[in-house]
Amino acid sequence: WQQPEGLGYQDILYHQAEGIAKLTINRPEVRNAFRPETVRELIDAFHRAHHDPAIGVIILTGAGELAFCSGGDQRIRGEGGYRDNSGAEHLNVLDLQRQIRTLPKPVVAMVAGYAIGGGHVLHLVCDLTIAAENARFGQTGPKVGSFDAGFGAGLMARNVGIKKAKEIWFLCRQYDAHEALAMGLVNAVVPLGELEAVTLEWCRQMLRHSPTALRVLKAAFNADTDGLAGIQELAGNATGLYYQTPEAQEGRNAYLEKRPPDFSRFPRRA
Ligand code: 2NE
Repeated sequence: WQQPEGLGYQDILYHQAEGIAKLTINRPEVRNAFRPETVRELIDAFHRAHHDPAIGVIILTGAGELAFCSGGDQRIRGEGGYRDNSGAEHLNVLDLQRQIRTLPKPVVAMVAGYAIGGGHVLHLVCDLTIAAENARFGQTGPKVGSFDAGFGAGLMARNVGIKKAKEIWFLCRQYDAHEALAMGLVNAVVPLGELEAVTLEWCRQMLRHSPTALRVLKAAFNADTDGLAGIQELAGNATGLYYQTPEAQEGRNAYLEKRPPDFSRFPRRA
């Protein structure tokens, strides 16, 4: 892995190699709980990986073997959100969830240890999840005075079914990696020692495939869940592809050349 210089992150690590970016939440002393600064850095890092043409797939993970992420850092939870260093309160992890879903490259959660609370929702919004044998999954909201009624509830129900999603949220139990696999929460369970190697192999396989196909498929899988915003994302791909055609370029050229457009040579395909 290479680490680009000058990023100045405090709470996360950014590595890249072979067209893959690996973003690591690096707060193992609190089981990789996030604070507003952590989320701000993740948003910056995802933006970087999104816009880097050398990157085709992104891995999100947590430092160490004990946790992927344990959700919001309860020590700095204020009255209306999580306090940053200036004292302002945020729920900016919701922005991060949307970013992971809308950025047009596959995002793979690589989970060792706990994915709990808001950390569980983070793996849920990733496109794929590879879990180590020691992974444990669950929500704690109703126990600690919180909930995620957005993707945390709705997307989970689409993954595991409504009855199971209600069980997960209402009972706040923890589930091991094999239970998570059985209910469709994760894609694969692998020995802890093979977690990164297997995740990289999945990433390499996607990198061998058509980036446009992956991009449009990702938007398609999100489209109905995300309502009009999802359709916008999917439709934006259609516009992007249309712009690459001589037909669309005729419209642009005619405008710039101050003449009427001539679309007569473009067939009305059945
Ligand atoms: C994650 C879990 C199950 C791990 O248990 P264990 O036994 O392996 O570790 P332990 O001893 O509980 O934790 C180790 C240290 O990490 C801190 C602990 O307080 C402990 O600190 P010390 O006693 O050593 O000083 N720690 C762990 N998670 C933390 C957290 N989230 N915030 C601050 N410190 C944390 C177990 O630790 C656990 O259940 N953690 C809490 C999980 C949780 O309830 N998360 C918040 C859910 S709400 C949320 O994330 C959220 C939302 O619902 C909506 C929007 C945004 C966020």
